[in-house]
Amino acid sequence: MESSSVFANIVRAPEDPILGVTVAYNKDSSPHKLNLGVGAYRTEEGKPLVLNVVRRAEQMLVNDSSRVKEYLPIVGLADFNKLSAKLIFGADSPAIQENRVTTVQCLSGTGSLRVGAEFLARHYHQLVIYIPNPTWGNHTKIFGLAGLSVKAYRYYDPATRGLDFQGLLEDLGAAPSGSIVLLHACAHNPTGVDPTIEQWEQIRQLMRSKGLLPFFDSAYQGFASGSLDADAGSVRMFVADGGECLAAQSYAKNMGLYGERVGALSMVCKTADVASRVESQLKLVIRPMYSNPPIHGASIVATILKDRDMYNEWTVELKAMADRIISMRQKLFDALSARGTPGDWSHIIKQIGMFTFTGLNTEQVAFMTKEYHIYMTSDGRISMAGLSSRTVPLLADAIHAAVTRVG
Ligand code: PLA
Repeated sequence: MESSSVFANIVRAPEDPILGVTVAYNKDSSPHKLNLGVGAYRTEEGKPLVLNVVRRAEQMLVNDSSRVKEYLPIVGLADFNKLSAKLIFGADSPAIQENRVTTVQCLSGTGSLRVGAEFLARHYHQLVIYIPNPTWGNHTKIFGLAGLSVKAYRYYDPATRGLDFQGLLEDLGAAPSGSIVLLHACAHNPTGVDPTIEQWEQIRQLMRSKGLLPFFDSAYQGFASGSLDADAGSVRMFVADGGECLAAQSYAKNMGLYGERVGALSMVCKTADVASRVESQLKLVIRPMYSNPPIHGASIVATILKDRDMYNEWTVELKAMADRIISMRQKLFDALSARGTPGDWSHIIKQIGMFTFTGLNTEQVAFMTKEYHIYMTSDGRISMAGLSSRTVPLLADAIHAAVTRVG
């Protein structure tokens, strides 16, 4: 009898706004169904992609009989941590040379954000974090559940489909001194709108003058422009001024290691001594949470990053993914132009990264799912990485119908 269960009062929770789209997609039996919800790269054939260089690294790991399955240290694989810091901050970063950076291996981008959030909630004096409006939906929950008070700063202007730069400066300018500010390093999710270099510089000056603490979320390094260095430009600008910051890195997208859960949290500090004390406390955050991170994915990343040949092969494969996404933007834009779909769709080619923030409303999205079996998040975000030349016409038909038939 259900009423005898000690859990009888449990209320059913809603599905996750992003991962729940895949749950609904999996239940659909239509042969034409298309999942543009979660940001996961697909080939022109619509298949998930394991990079060649990743396969090669895995073979090397498997063939190396000296490798064992012992626990990693609490902070993870040392090589992986060093190489990850170099990747985001640059090989010649003074902060790294001066040992002012501590990097800990975490469970992909999400786990890195959460470990950083838990550390800040325990040790930082200002428990307020500002996140952009809108932002990746999980940010609110990650920081809120860690015990920080979550506030929003203006970011996107639906009228211009661009950055609300004035609003952003006003809101950060009015934030209490010392507040933490979450910044998307590049390829802002869900809007695909990034500040220009000049705007980043102004944001940096404002934040430093007010003592705001930058927390970068870098989930798409290399995916925005195809260049790992260019996509780390914002982060490097903040590190170059000698100030402190946090950075969460994910290898889910840029190395296609989604399910391996590989990422890193770096904290750039003023001195080597502070960095080493920070690291000692990060260990106290991690140990009771999951003890230490998994070894396989981090070994793949370290193998690739430390070998010049493999690193180069990776950058070529990464660029190919970024280019395919960019070409899908053009194809979708052309297909809507050809159909004479009402409205200005130039934002599709202007936006950056994995997603297009279409401007379609919840009703239009629901219509496209019901009538065309196209799955996307209800805020009108589509994953361009899930599109192919074959499916662009289908999507364009669906958008055209939604815009002309649903208000
Ligand atoms: N930060 C941002 C801005 C993200 O978009 C994502 C993933 C992450 C962090 C975390 O990724 P990771 O933990 O897998 O490294 N966003 C995806 C997937 C791609 C998701 O929602 O989990 C998305 O579809 O928005």
